[in-house]
Amino acid sequence: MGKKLFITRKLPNEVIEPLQAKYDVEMWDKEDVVIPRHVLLEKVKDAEGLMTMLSEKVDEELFQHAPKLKVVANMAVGYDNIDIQAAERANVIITNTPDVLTESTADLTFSLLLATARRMIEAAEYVKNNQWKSWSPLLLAGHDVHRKTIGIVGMGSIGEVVAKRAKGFDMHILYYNRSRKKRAEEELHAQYVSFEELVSQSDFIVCLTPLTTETKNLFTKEVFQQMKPSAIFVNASRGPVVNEDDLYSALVEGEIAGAGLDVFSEEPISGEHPLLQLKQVVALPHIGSATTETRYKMMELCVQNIDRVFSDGTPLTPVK
Ligand code: 8YV
Repeated sequence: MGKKLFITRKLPNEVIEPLQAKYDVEMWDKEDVVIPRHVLLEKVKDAEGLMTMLSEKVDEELFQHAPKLKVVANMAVGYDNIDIQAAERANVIITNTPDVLTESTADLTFSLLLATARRMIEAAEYVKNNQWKSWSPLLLAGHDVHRKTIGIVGMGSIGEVVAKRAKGFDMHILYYNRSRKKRAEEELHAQYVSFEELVSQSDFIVCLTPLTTETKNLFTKEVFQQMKPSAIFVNASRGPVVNEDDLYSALVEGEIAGAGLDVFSEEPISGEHPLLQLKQVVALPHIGSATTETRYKMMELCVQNIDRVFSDGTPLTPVK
């Protein structure tokens, strides 16, 4: 019997079959239900490798249930679902999937900005619902994106590609990040500013920061109040970076003009959520990296990481 590998999602056959030739593979195959915690804890009991998604909490408790575990391959660049210190204590290698998803996630982020500014979802529903009967000058009029100011919070690799997309729209680029980004400054003329300056001067505030103790609840009532009333807020990083009640109030009170959201505090978000009832909100089900090409690359990278941990202990993309 080979090493046991547990996978928390149903993967396509062409990914699973080669794995089955090398490992004793078990996977949670109910596509519309997230694996219940008690089942996950039971399944990892004799697993040496684990492939997870963001919805699985990988923490001290899980490591205690998995004494044989050597590697957790998280199919995401973010790993806020994983307690890294607990992994170190348990001597478990954690890997993520950076780089392969950068461009697709940047494309989606910029598309979300455009869709929100140009009211594309509302307009598409208008046609499909047979409401298009006439024309008037301000019918479904949105806001221009070209030559406006974009403020990127979190200038990591995805932020830099969003800035590149913005450059193509002749936008003025501001950014806020823990460290300065020379290349973005030199090649894209991105301007490093304080968080307060970015928030008050941008027409589009785009959040791409990882979720950490510092960024949790970064966007609160006070921050939304500093934005322009015409500002559009876009979040493609993590839901808990935003206080959603405060975002809702800012939208309803007209303190900001709109929001494009790919991520939420609770995922999946309920369709009944107040934010989803607002027409100035464009909401997506966390599809930043969801292209067929990119998702295959992410799966392949997880497999390569697991293989390398077991062959010579050198994963391609370990976390830290
Ligand atoms: C995830 C993401 O891959 O990479 C990340 O951090 O948020 C997404 O690309 C997706 O949600 C599956 O875990």
